[in-house]
Amino acid sequence: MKRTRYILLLLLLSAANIHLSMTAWAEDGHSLWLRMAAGDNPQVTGPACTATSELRQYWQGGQLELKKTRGYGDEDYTIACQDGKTTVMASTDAGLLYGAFRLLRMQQTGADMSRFNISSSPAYSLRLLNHWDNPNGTVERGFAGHSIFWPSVNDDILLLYARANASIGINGTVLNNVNAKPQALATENLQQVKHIADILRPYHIRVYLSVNFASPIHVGGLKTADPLDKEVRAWWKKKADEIYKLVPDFGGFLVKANSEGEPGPCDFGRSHADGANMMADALKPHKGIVMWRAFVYNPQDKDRAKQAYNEFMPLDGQFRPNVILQVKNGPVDFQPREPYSPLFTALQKTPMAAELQVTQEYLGAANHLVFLAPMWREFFDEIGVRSEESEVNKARQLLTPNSSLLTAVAGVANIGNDTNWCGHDFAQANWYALGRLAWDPSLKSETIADEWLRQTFTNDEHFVKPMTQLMVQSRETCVSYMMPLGLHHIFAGGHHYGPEPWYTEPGIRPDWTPAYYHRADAEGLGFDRTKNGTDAVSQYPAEVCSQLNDINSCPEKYLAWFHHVPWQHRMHSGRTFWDELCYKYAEGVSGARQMLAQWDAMKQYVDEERFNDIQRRLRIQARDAEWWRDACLLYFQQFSKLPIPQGIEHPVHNLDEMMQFKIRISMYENPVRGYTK
Ligand code: GCV
Repeated sequence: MKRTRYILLLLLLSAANIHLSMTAWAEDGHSLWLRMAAGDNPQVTGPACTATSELRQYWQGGQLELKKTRGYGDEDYTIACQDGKTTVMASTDAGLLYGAFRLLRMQQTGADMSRFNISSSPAYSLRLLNHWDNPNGTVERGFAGHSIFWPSVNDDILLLYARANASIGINGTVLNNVNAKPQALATENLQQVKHIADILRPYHIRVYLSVNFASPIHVGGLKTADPLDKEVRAWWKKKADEIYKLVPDFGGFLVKANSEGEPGPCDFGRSHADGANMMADALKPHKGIVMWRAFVYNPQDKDRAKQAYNEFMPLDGQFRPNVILQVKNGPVDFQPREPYSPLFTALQKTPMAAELQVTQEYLGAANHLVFLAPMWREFFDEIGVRSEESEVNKARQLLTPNSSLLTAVAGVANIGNDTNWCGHDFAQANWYALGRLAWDPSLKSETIADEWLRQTFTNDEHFVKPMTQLMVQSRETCVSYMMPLGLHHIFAGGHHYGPEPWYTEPGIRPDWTPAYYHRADAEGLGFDRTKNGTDAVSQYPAEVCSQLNDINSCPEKYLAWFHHVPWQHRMHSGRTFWDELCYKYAEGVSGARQMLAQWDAMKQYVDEERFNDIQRRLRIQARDAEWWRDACLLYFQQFSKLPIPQGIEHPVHNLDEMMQFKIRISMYENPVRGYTK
């Protein structure tokens, strides 16, 4: 008896050992959320297509049949399990593919697979990534190494890229930077586009190119790029024919025109509609589309936030049916928090794509853990897209009869050739969330975080529960330590990483300086966009406009966006605006520290390599949060002349010291903070 107990004890101990050593397995993040064990499952039957081969390799369950039948939309599917047999049904290979990945997701996340019947179809027909990749391999606003597309490609990497995207429903990718070099359309370049398209096609991903409006001059040798010029029009048609010969399912063009120095139709006295329609005509015979960006602003106008609306509203109804206007979620530029761009509720006849930024240009690059699903949920809620968790939504739904014009979602990718693709392991979650929300914008942030964590790390509830909470809270934490209460664009000059609310240079455009946005003075802080100010509020539907226009009904998260808020303004908390600002920054700093502490407690559930790297980045984030707090509060205090309230942690730096900090940043590295010499 004693001997049996002894053996039992030994067995238990060795089981515990196995568990302990399991936590030290090597992982480098390269497999993303696709960490399934490969096999060869003969119980999977179906037509010869990618879905069948994926399931044959990764399905761990019993009998499974893929069936193609009529009656489904192009990308829709049903998956069901009854009496031990699982079936995937769809009308197309694409539908089967999405059904297959849904099953694999269920398998990986430990869902109950004994009995279910699920149907799904995407909310938006175009779900794209936009890569800001340059021909020399650099990535604009990229923090995860070099381009995976240029100057050369690795086919294995592309295959995994294709699988990852298909698994989350992405069906298109723009291969190059919107600041497009004309050479994107050169014949040699198109050969590489064909090569990439051939690899992505089995995963139902179409390729698109960003094009330079002046290409007819630079590539075609013409004297002009005037969209009404016959030769120019013929050049674009011929170029389109050449592309489609190589890539018959080519998606179309993305265009940044007359914005930040890029050429465009206005250079020739023509409108954005003239430019977009010319390209649309060239692509139409091939069923291609033009995604024309609405990101325009010029230094003469009084309010940058109004300009896209001012320029594009008069053109509503003038675009060809195969033109989509691609609008950034907010009216300025991917700030940690912006109200939605008023174009989304104003345009009545023009199909739109929502451009969301996955790469964390303004959100701590690949140093900060910021889960962006809550930010994008906020956007969808505010434009009235249905969601289960929305509060705002109920009020807004009635205001947006035109939300059906939103036909596409485009995410500016955070992908590079780093081993783990995105620099920060948690930045992978933003790529994942983009795809999931583009398929189903009613998904809760919690749901997305939960399923990503399970697939990427472990199904252990002790890990999944607290980390889901941490992820969902992380965006609000970031807003609090960077730009709370509607503050925006107070970044340092030359990069978008750290704070420099004081930054300016002789001769610089005012709209490239923080003071243009924060307008701090003895009276208060913030940009007056009310009817008494620039009247940007009037670009919103009447009910929203009156809510925003009144300082007492404007949501406090947007206060300094729409109002020049007096320092003594009374907030809902009962505090003055100044005190509230101090509290928000303090909350941001403690939130960042809590994330680090929470992660430290997760050590036993995570492999060593990823644990250490994430911990290192969370430490940087916690220190950066202090830096943001100290720089902003000490700087704004010069205007408010008010004390930082007792009971919260006070700055640990002084302003002069803050003004010495400079960031070293390059295209390939993450920002590093240091003192100037
Ligand atoms: C691709 C911001 C970014 C630029 C970017 C631009 C755009 O200004 O800082 O890097 O250029 O937006 O979206 O076109």
